[in-house]
Amino acid sequence: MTDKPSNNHSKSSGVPKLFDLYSSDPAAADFKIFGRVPDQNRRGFLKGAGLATMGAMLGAAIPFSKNMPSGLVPVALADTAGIIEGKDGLTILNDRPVNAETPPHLLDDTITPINRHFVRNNGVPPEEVNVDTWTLTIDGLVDKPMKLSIADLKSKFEVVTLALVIECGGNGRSYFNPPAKGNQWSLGAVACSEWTGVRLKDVLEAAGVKSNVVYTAHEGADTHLSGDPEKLPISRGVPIAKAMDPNILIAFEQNGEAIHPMNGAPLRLVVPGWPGSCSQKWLTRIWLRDQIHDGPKMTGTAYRVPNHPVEAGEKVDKKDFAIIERMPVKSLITFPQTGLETTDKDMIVRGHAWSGDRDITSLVVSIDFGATWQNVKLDKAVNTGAWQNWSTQITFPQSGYYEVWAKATDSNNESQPHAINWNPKGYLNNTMHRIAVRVS
Ligand SMILES: Nc1nc2c(c(=O)[nH]1)N[C@H]1C(S)=C(S)[C@@H](COP(=O)(O)O)O[C@H]1N2
Ligand SMILES: [Mo]
Repeated sequence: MTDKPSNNHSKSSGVPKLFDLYSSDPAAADFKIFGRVPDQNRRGFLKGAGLATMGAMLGAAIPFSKNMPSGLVPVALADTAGIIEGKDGLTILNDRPVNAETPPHLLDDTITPINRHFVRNNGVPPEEVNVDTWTLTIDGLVDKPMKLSIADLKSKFEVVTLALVIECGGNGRSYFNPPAKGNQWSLGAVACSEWTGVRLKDVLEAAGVKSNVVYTAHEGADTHLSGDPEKLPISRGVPIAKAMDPNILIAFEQNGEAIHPMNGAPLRLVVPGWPGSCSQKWLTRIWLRDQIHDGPKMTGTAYRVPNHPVEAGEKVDKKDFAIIERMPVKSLITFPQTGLETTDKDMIVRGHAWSGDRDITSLVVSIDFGATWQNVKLDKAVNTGAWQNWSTQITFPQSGYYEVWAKATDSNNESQPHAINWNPKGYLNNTMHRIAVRVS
């Protein structure tokens, strides 16, 4: 590789050659990552695929193949296939509700492009949204309940633009053992787009927060999978002190454009550094309450972890769960892509690091399975709430198989663990990211 270190994480030149991490048979490898769709054109491809190809992808012959209607896509392959308009390169985990993550090498940019921002839906997004008639209600324990249009938000409050990290609380769940139920995110339920909007704090202050307010409650216009109009798919909130964080936005633009429909157009909350579920999409209401909000996905074990250390697989009493607040220290290697095959012993490695609402103070990488570490160049965040870029040059001593590991430390001196901190629902996995490189 001859790539120069780049602070702005500009697109890398040339297409890296990837070795197959799983087997020498590409179709079989595709099956090994069953439930992940490396290629968005797969549905189309499958429609035209012959039996031998489908058999290879399924990892087995199809005994009753003579009964299969022509053009039938085996459900084992079709369930995860699909295309989300305006997104590309994402791995689709589910299509009802839609959930899609971004492979780490497609998160190389400092500001995540709209087409690369992951999608996490709990219900069905609103079909049609009208920017001109959309309203946001602020009510509950406020002096002046308000109903604001997007034009009102823009004219009555200061408009700010911030790069902000949104990470799903369940990012990394697929690595839990014993496994945890839920979307099997690997590493890519995280993004840092630039959001333009008004500060939640300014809007709440204009409404007048009563002294007995404890928590916010957020509501959106998406509908429950059951179709029941009375039920919200998700409604979470944050403690009122957190709601006053000046980096929390009520956003109407993503990267200077209209928000992508799957990312909450035309209006959403962005609560950087806290579980993505706090960042209500298709935002219609913020209700101030005198108790911890108890909306859907606020109670039970949703977005909660045991309040004491537990063994992997241990049964935990429901009363011992605490609401997740900040997301932990974490980093990604976004260049090169795992599986890189190279003849060059010198290589640039780079990525991002973030830690809830704290700064990253150092990042180290290892090419010898953690025996030795080297410090890397770490940039400041473009603003509070954004991730930080890091990059370094590494030199492999000889040809062979290597893993590059990255480990970040934050301003509270917390580092990423080597092994998973297991919890029953598979939240907060911040183990080090490892990539494979073969030098020949
Ligand atoms: N209205 C609404 N808001 C929502 C959700 C949802 O299903 N409905 N999902 C939440 C979750 S769990 C996450 S991780 C983030 C994901 O934001 P994104 O889809 O824009 O990446 O949105 C949050 N806001
Ligand atoms: Mo999430």
